[in-house]
Amino acid sequence: MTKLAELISLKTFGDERGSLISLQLNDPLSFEIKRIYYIFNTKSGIKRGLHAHKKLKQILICTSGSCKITLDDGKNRETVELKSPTKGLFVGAMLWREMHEFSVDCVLMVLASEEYDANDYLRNYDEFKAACFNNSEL
Ligand code: T46
Repeated sequence: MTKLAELISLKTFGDERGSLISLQLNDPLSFEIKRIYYIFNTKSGIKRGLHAHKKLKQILICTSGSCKITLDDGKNRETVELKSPTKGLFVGAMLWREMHEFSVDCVLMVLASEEYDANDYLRNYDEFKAACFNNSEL
């Protein structure tokens, strides 16, 4: 089975005062960041996401609390739990994503390769699957 969840271990500078993580281009970021947003105050039992992106690349970091991310490439599905600010989840283009099981204290920070573009979203799962199939036929 294909591994969909690319987890990045983030180098942590720790001393008696606490911990610090630095994210910069090439160390460890593989793309330039054009936008940052974060999701918090998420209500119990809800799912977010439920879409894919045509081009956007992102890194998801749970800076507080925990949540689960399910990724789907049209054939395989994989769920990963984010529960540490020392782990980043790389999510490339053409992956259906669902975020769920947010803890009450969850803050999910997202580093994005592009500015916001509503036209980059595929919000219908059947259309997403068809687009995956067409891509693999190229
Ligand atoms: C993703 C997952 C992980 C903006 O105006 N600018 C932005 O940069 C974003 C991300 C959202 N919005 C607006 C659009 C909607 O009216 O904020 C509202 C909520 O967005 P959405 O329903 O798309 O949020 P999620 O949590 O379902 O998905 C978000 C990102 O949109 C998406 O790119 O990969 O987080």
